[in-house]
Amino acid sequence: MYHLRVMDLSDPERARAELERIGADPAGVARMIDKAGFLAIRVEGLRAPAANILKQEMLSLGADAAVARGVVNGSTDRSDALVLGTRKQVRRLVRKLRPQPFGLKVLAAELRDLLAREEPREFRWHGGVLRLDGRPLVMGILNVTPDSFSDGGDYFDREAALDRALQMVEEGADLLDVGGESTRPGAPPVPLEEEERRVVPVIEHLAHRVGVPMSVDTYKAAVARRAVGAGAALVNDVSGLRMDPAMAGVVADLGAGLVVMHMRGDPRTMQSDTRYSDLVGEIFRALEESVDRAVEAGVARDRVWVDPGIGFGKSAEQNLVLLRRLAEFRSLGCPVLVGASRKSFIGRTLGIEDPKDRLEGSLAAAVVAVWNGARILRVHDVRATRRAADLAWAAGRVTEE
Ligand code: HH2
Repeated sequence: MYHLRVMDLSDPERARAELERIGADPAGVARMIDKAGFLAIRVEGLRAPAANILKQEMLSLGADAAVARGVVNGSTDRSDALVLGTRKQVRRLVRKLRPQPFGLKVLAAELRDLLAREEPREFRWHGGVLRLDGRPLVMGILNVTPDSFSDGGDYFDREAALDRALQMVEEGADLLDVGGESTRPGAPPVPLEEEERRVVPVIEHLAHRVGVPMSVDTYKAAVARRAVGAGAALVNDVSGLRMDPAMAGVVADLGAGLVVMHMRGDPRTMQSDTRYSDLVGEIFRALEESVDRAVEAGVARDRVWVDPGIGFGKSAEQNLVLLRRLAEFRSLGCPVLVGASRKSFIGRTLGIEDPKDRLEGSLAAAVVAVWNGARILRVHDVRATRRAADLAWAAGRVTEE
């Protein structure tokens, strides 16, 4: 009667607590933490000899790496791999790969960076600082549009927009996302001048009145420039820097923060084809490219947030998969933002037509997102999300038991 229990100790702090509870020697605790967490790391595009060596080295460490069958019988010259081992085994793998040929030196460096990668702990803007290592942040949506999918027209009037902004801050919003163009599926583009006319005065007015940073939800560099000039701290680009070639340079130039979101195509076409051969892999690679584009243009890496783009060119089931597998995006090393609030996948899953009647589904999505590592939640219902997210976060934290 040994009361056997399987534990999840992938979080190093959890592992430490359990090792200490066992009464392990303090020096042993430090050594064993790296053995308690199991990693499955996907590697893409290895040359066949590199894949072979990778497998052999992992086997020699008492671990394994899955490679394509064709690598073993010589029928393929490229393979992806799944490196399967403890953190400690992967660290030792890095040392073993460093002197090797066939591109393995580069793989060693990338694995080392992955293990060392840390998300930024804070975001500083001209008005203050936002901590990114505490409870998740709630970003309140302010749509200054006549046609947004759930609240179009509600805050189109400037006074109504200002009241709504102040109300969301009062309800616990850590930041506000101001948008002047609906990006719901099928939405028509809004001319530049009209978009500026909608968002710039609102941002200007709020900048002196709300104590929280604002982002401007736009993919147009000219709108971003004027909005940041008016007081916005971040640019939220739903195209991930793909729609306006000037955007990355403008954000760098202004020293603003940046959200890069994944969207396939544009809002008019994005739902016409939602087939992916590898949903998470494709979105991951696209976001990686967006982050690289930002950094190459001079945006500091610790000012970039990533977002898989729930509802942008994805089926209802795919949106659920993204929520479940959200933690994989943390390997990008940037805070993960999720915008699931009131979206149609919630309506489809629960059979609810009216977006304003999707609160419970939105809260459930927020909780799953927080549990899977989301740092920022973009939502319409601030007070309710604040509470749900705080509870999810508190339950996921390591606390004294
Ligand atoms: N979703 C919408 C708009 N902007 N930005 C980010 N980063 N992530 C999102 O998921 C996201 C976004 C769409 O929602 P909403 O603003 O409520 O509607 P509309 O585009 O119709 O104005």
